[in-house]
Amino acid sequence: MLPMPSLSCDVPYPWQIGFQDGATPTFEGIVELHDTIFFYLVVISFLLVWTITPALVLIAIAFPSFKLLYLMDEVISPTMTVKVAGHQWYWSQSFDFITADGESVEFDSYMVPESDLTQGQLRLLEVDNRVVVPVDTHIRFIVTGQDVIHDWAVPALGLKMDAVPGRLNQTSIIVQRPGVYYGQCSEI
Ligand SMILES: [Cu+2]
Repeated sequence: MLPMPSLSCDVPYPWQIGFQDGATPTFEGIVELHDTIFFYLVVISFLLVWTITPALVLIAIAFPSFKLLYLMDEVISPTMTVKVAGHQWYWSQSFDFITADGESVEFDSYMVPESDLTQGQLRLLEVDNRVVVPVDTHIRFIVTGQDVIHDWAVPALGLKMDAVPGRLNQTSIIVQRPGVYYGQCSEI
């Protein structure tokens, strides 16, 4: 135990953080100035953390986001190309090859009306002509609109491309498993 300082004997004590009590107007002024400055210091430090932490979080989100974005933009020497055009109210497709009979492959896909649906067919999703493409093949889609802006979208394939009149947008896919994938125009 340290000896207790006697009354009116101001000395520092172990682990002291604050000031000693002032006994003159000068020291009282120093303490008051310190407290004022410290108040603003705390406010500014808090605001800095408040600002810098979200900024760091945004940067952390931006990196994987841009990586994926640029990866999706890449079109690796496609094996086949399908030109897709949006219409009110159907899609038309044309493939970049001709059949053995020398015919080009072009067709329209209309939604099957609700009254014509058969058991097991999906309402608002089933079409009369499906686009059939091979698996494990780099496929390029060239997308455009013929009247208004449409949007060629198939969620399970990660496909969503604006179909703008007078403009050709390109996107590519490689389908890893066989299946029937549905999509709808994603332009309101
Ligand atoms: Cu549309």
